[in-house]
Amino acid sequence: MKPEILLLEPMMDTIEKQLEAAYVVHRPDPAGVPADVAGRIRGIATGGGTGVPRPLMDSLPELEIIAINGIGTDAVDLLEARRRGIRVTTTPGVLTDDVADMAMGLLLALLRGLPESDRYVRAGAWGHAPAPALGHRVSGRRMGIFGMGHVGQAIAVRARAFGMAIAYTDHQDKNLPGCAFVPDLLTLARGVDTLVVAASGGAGSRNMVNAAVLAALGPAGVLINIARGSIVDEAALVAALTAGTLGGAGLDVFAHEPDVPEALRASPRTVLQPHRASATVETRLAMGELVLANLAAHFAGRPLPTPVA
Ligand code: 8YV
Repeated sequence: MKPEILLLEPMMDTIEKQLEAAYVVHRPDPAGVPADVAGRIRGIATGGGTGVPRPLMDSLPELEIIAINGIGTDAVDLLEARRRGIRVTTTPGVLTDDVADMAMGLLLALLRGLPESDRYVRAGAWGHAPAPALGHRVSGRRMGIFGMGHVGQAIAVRARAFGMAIAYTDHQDKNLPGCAFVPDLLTLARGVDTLVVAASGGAGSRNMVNAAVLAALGPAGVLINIARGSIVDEAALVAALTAGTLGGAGLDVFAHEPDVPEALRASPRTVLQPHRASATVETRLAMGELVLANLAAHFAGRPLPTPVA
């Protein structure tokens, strides 16, 4: 008998086919899982942003494993999972470069006005209407990175190649050559003009990028967030962009996805993405293979390839 699992977010077709070959795969609607199915569910495959809502976990008495197709664990109650003996896995390593690329892509798009110029050419306006406003130089900027894990360090490598100076804050000094450690976020923001959020989500980082941090970046400053929307006080961000006390924001993540405040969508100071930093064919394949490998190991009684510590 195939084990029964829930698939909470779509994955690549080739990955879903392999899941279906090994498991009975249920795709629940948001209203929840029918009671007769709930009692048979032993595994969940989910995304980092989606996680497992607590009421859903409560409704699955036989749940054994949650395989996250991502690296963020903030949308899963890890303490409760441990208490219930539910194992949790992620997909570390394989998405680092893509997420760092997205941070740089957002920064370039924002400072050089790429979306606006693209619209200008597409509209046939070139030669007929004034050119878009000049952009801003990327090289020579001072980048502050909030959260210097694997993704933060991959961003630093790229930013240095773009001729930027790098400072960062984290729980501790990681003694990284060429990167200045600053013990707190507000001091970091005061010393840079480009703040990139690459920290973990969850209670410990909620709203840490607040009005004071945004004000410290200033009117020529920009914020890039490829981590979690919960880390930024979104109301304060809207206020700073609207008042022009912050120069701009490049955002891949939002506080209440998929809802994006109208003020962010309408702002000429933003470049927005629908949580796409790991969304490449190559990376989603590698992530999906790790999800498959973790589920297979669990149901075969072998050690998990990438468990959450
Ligand atoms: C994915 C993520 O977009 O790694 C994470 O935690 O949020 C992203 O890589 C997501 O997991 C897929 O839905």
